[in-house]
Amino acid sequence: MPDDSRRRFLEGAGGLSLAALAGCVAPFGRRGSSPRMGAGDGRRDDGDAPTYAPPEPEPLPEPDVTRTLRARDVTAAPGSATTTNVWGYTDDYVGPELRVREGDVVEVTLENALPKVTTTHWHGVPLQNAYDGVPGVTQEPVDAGSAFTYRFCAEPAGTYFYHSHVGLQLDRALLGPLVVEEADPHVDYDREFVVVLDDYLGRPPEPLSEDGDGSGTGGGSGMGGGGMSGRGMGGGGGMGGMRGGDDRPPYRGVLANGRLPTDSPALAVNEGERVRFRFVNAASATEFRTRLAGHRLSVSHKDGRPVEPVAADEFVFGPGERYDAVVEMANPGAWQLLASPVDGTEAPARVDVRYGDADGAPRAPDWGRGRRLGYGDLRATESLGVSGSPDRTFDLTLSRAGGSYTWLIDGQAYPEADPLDVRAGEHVRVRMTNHSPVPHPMHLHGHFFRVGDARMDTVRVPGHMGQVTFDFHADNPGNWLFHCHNLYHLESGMARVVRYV
Ligand SMILES: [Cu+2]
Repeated sequence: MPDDSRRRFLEGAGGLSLAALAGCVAPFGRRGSSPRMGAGDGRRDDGDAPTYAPPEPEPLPEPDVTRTLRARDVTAAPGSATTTNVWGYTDDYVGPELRVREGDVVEVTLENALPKVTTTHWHGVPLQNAYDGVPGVTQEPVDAGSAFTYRFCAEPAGTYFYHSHVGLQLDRALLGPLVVEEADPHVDYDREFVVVLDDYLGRPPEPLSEDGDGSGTGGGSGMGGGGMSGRGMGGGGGMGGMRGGDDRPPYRGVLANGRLPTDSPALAVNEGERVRFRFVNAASATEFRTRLAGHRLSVSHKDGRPVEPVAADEFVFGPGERYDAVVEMANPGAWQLLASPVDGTEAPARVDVRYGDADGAPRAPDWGRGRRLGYGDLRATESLGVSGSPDRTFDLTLSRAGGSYTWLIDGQAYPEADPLDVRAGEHVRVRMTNHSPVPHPMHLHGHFFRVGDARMDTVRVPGHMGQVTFDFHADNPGNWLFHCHNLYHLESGMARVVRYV
């Protein structure tokens, strides 16, 4: 939805208790001082357009962690020879890492020093609906010069991230990692390293258009992309491997922890250490094929949810997905950890992993060998949340409309789209069939869902009639966005609201 759009809110029916959601919900009653936005508007004069209001949130105990995120204009330097004016939460292309402990009550105040409205969404966290950060669905967008305080209980533990949920703001730099540490991890490791992967536009984002080149009318506006040595910028429109530009604008590069591969971050390790990597795909439109040269991964978590450790040489993940993997550092030398765009020609995002005083150029992985992780390899170590047959099933097609750059879920483009109504307590099944040639990373807010024997909150649906089914327990009342996490698809209609009725 456009930056400045407003949607109307109904007086919420309210009343559904969230007491079962979080162990840290206060044992006292509801107060009148809720931060609920817009519910008093009460207008219902817009006919068919769906309107939403979140249930009134249960009060939480006093916060264990209090933070402020100030969204503002920043000049970030993704490379030593590259600066770019973006919107961020810090003077960097990645916002500050929020690291809390499982069960902490977290309070984050978003201060909006941008010239436009914004919100912050806590991707993957099954928090109370009123704090989910979706404009027009869970809150009114936060005006320039205003603030909004988000409150949530940090559970379950896992690797998450936060980002703006307004328009194309995610493709500026309004994002950062959120790590909720387990009280009792199911895997052993000595230390950890968070890897946030992103795509780098180097200019303000614009919606993709029907001709699909995404280059906009400004032609890039000369914002210092000089660090890329011509790599990945050659073609303008019609770039090789871009599937007609359906997916991605012409990025100038891809980033690991906010850095271009020409200025890659480094990780110094010691032989014998076990390092837990937390990989976050925070890109707007880029799938990454990820591999550490000289080492196998022991994948331990998908979207923060623990799985039986499974060995793999690489994985591919889409926007919004996360994997954790433990790596035993048993092969001294200097090695490249690479995340290569599946559908782009940019040089891979890179982290240099170097043992002790090993010198020389880090070695690149051999992409041609080994085993790629698949969803079918994942086995949850916790309850899957649902089993047996569903109470309600949605059969949904994913497709692109003819004649315009519009993406559809079951033939409808959000926001002119029907909500998917569920009832609290139901086992809900969603079957998706992708009628388009491009993959869609589909994300459901507020819930983890079951795919096979694993739980996740974002699942990649392959192109060319790819099918994925997920199941979830409707245990978190509210109105929850369900959408493609390719930002350009989301902005062009690929979303629905799952509405508790
Ligand atoms: Cu999509």
